[in-house]
Amino acid sequence: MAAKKRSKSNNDTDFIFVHTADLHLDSSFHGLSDINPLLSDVMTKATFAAYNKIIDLCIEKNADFLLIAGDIYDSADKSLYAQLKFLDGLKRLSDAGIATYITHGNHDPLNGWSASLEWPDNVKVFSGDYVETFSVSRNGRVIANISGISYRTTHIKENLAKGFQKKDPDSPYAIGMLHCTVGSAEGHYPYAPCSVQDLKETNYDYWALGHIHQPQFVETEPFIVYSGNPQGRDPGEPGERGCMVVEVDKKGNTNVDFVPVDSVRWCVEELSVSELETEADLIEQLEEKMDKLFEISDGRHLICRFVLTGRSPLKRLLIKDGFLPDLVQHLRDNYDVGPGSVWLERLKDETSFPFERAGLLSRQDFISDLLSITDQICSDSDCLMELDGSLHDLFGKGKIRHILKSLDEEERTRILKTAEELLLDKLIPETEHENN
Ligand SMILES: [Mn+2]
Repeated sequence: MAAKKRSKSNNDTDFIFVHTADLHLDSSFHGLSDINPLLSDVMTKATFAAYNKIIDLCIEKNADFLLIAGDIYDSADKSLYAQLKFLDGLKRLSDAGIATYITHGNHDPLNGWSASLEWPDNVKVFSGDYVETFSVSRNGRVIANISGISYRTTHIKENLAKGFQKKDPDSPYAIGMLHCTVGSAEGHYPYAPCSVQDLKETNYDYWALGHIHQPQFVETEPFIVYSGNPQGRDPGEPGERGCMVVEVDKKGNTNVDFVPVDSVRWCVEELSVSELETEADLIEQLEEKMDKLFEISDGRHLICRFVLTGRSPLKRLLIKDGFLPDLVQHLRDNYDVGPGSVWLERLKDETSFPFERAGLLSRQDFISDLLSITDQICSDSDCLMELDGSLHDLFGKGKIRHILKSLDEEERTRILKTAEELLLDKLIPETEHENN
């Protein structure tokens, strides 16, 4: 392989690496294909587009190596297509003289199926049996030691951090790679759980982590970093997504830059309707929000979800048959689907009628009795379960009962609260609304 010409961004830079994780190549996206086939197609390609941008970035930055901290693929039974695309990227890096270090995570453990593909020589995959260390050398000098371990199977519950050897004070820059859960991680399975302290005790200079999809610096001294997934896949993964570009200077100081590489970005924004009086006000506000998003789209496809909140007489319109779908259709019609576009995925109504519940509860009448009963039911899960009887006609009959999931406590409470709202709206004359 031809020697690579080095021209780092500044004279003090010793080496550069890029840290990514959770590529989830070939993730499937549900729900868009019926309403917007064009966007659905963009989404299908988005995880690959992000991966290719990372490869471009490594080449552009003249990086020394790329680290991938697990979950390259979306499932253990990874698609052949995803593996071939992944290999294409690795070959491009290899041709540019850039090495790649890979640990496997819970979505792509070593015991899953793999096609018999040949990886370039400078691609190293960490073992699943013990922590391995690879040394990166340049001109006969070791510039970094990279230690890591892969998942043998999906369900790794042991603390893998305990298997990493401590760095000696005089040894080269040390990097740890792990797909793990540091501390508590809401919404993520606690695979390979460990503490910040476990990682700090190794005296490593940089921990390249995977598993948590939200990019975050757990610590900056030393760097303990989740790069996050480079492409958000649903409204639960909003905001910018990318990878970390890490520059180490000749004194061993580390500088980390987050670089967005997502081509589709999910935005979830709240809009309070409390101060709004008419549907025209609401439309104006929503259009304004979409215009603002358009301005920051920077050539990306933005997919937004707006959540309407607050108390307002507008609630009466929002629950009218067809009102929300028509509003959504109008907001979609105004925007083209293409790079630098904003698509409204959903308009979620979490508003309520303009009643002050506390005030109503203190009244000694039928209305306060009604509210007390709702409170009583909400606080008793056995009572909440009895709601299923009343809802049987809707949820429990015919084919629908096979399709719908059984209700959970949160859903039962939501139905009850909505029923309460509708009853209050019928019971309280409109003139009284504002006074409550
Ligand atoms: Mn993942």
